[in-house]
Amino acid sequence: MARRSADAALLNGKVHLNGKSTPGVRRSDRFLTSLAKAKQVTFISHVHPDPDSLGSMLGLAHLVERKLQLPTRITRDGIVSRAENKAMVELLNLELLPVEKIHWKAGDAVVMVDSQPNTGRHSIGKDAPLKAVIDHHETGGDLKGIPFHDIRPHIGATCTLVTKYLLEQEIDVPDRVATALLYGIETEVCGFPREATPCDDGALQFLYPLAEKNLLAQIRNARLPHSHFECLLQALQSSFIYDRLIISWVNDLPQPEQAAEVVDFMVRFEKVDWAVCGGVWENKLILSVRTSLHGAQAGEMLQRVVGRMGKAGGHDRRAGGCIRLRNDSENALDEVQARLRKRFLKELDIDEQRGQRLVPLRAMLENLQA
Ligand SMILES: [Mn+2]
Repeated sequence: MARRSADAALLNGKVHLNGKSTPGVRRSDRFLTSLAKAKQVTFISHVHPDPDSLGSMLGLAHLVERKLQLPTRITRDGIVSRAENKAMVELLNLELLPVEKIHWKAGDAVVMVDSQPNTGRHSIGKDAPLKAVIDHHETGGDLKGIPFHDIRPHIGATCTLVTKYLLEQEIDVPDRVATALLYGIETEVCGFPREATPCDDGALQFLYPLAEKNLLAQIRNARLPHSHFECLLQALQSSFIYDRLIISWVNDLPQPEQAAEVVDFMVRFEKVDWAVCGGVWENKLILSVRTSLHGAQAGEMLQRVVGRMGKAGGHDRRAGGCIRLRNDSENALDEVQARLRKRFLKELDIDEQRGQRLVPLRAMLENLQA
């Protein structure tokens, strides 16, 4: 009944599809209405899609197939490289269409999840027929002219919003979809620092009985490549401590997401509140930041540090960024690293100082001789 009156209100033009909340009309209804005229729906997300992106695309594709009976496509922008994420794609049989292979046709509608347009996190062209954006990042994008958007930065995961849509629409959630959504939320909120709301916890509780626990265990404990350990060793040996900040440089990042793996590990160090990793991958310096401090606005902090040198964004306690290196000379890299170091210290109110090595050189040499 409520659904019918909501539709009636939309048809009568009493409701604006501009993302503002309208009493009596649920967001999931407005989301579906924004796609009602489509012939096919394609889901896109940010570069190097993470579990929150993958789970959100899969969950919404299920919703659209069931409620609108439309064909759907889920995609990947760039590569999926983290071992757990690759395991998720393989074990849940996610068929990801590379975005560079897409040519838009009449009747195509695009839904962006876990990101916002023009944030520098996509390689998709401006011609994509974007109809809806669902995201939880604090980094604002350009939402002008997009019929439906649901941006809730206080929520831990985009998968939580998607789970709410599925609940509102009262459709069954297959175990594969539940597993993807659960893992998407878990990777966003169950780590440290934790950024979860009661809404995220509610979604986790709903999904847990439905998820395939064996698959989840295999994803969580995905086998790691040799390069993972080489990278961690490089990071440990290049880490410098500046008061409550630790910076690790990895000059040969095996894959772009490993910078995040380094800081997830380093932020647990009891002597620091901030962990930064900068790693070189394909003529780019990939930056990842974590802080154990609540209310630190890490995303905005990293945006100020990176400034016009590149792109950055994120959440309260986690952030990422990317700087294109002008050339691959050591000098160019040294220069960028020195500038960043200076800016991080300034931004965090730490006096200019020589850093202290996490592992003293003498200890490294002794280890080699042992
Ligand atoms: Mn997310």
